[in-house]
Amino acid sequence: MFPENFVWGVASSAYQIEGTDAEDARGENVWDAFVREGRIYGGHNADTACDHMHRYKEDFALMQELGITSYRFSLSWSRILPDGVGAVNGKAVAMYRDMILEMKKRGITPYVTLFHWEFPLKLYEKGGWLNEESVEWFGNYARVIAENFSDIAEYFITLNEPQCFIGLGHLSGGHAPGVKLEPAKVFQITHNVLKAHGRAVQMLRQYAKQPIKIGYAPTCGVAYPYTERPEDIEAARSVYFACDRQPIENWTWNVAWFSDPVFLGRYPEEGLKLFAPYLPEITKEDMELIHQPLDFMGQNIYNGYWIRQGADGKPEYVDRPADFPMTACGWPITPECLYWGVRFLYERYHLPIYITENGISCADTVAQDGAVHDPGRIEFLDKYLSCLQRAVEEGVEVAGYFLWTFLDNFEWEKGYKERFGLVYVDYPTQKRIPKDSAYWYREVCRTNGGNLTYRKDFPKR
Ligand code: GBH
Repeated sequence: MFPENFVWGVASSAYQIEGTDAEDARGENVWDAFVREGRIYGGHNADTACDHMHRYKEDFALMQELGITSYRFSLSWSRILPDGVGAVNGKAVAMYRDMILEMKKRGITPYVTLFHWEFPLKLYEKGGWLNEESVEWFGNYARVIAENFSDIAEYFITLNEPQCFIGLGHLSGGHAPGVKLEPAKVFQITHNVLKAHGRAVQMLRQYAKQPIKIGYAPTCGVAYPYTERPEDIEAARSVYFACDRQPIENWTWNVAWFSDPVFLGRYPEEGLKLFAPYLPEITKEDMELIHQPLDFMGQNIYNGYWIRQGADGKPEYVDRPADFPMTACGWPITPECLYWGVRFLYERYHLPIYITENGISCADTVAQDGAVHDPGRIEFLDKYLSCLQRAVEEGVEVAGYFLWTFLDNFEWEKGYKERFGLVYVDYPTQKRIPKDSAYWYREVCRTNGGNLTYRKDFPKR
């Protein structure tokens, strides 16, 4: 059973759904430039996306109809501060305030993410996250958020998936700003980003108009044990928090480097040794700044990989069979990651945890009967949530679950190719069609997980 106050929600991000118009006075961000460079699948762009900026009233009405009572969404930094710093765009503040009031009117609790990848272009031109001033730029933005929204919102999340916007954005280059920097620069960026997180927490608390709750939403694939033998569990745990799992060109897929400083106030010892040639100066004051008290931990979890103890006593990867289940975008379907992920994280960081994102892309189509039948999504969610329930029943403090995502939307470099929504969006008409999974999820919310085909005897190898 899930605790009575368990939070069931959906998650989204500003750039992926809002769209823009000629009058909105927003500033550009690095994704606008990336789109212009033609680096999106099919030449797609986010100019309209789900047109949520003009349709949020209807969207929240639909959300209410679908029984969803919590909503994690993000604010666009350069919509609010067109230059990243300086003048505030009053239209943006008015729009977001109206959005928040509108969702609250519909019984939906807002969870506000400050940064979901849209770095202001003006500040990127001044060096972006590589410039140490980014710590204060982000802190200043957090102050503006606190001043303008903390009277009507109580939950705030600083950063979404630093692993992605740093690693994909600045190391492998597949996401905006789309550059491939040398590892030392990427470590400098990471250190600045972590300090920016800390500075934002300070500013949010200092300028908040009521007591607020603050968290952080990193990500990473989950190492989970191939069997439940203690030695495999130990092997998986050690790999999950290891720093040597990936080659240096891919080092940001790392849990401990991004979470130990935030929750424990130190970088992992192993990483300090391994990454020594690339590291910037790291001071005691930096670590104190990064290590601000938080109210909850968030983690975006989509999938994991098997680990077991090898014959030599060391952890080893276990290959998946060729017919292993995959999502439409080719991600493995690994429900157990939700159990092991929250369990390992809770053991290490001891904070209540929200799954801030989890979901699946499917090849959804509108059927002859006009509906969207997505049994694959229901099956995915049913299995994943059953594993989450197991963690809850074993005492892991899971506070809530945000399904990615409400509406099909602009899936970053994949454009509109992937559909992750509970609600189908017909882009040419902007018509919304709740998929079968939306009605199924409504029952999950209504019965607090009572309709899950939960099994106590999880398949154990
Ligand atoms: C989320 O990112 C985004 O927050 C969201 O905006 C997006 O729409 C959604 O996914 C769907 O794509 O450690 O090597 O196993 C999740 C993307 C999760 C992909 C972590 C890479 C780890 C790779 N990432 N995953 S690894």
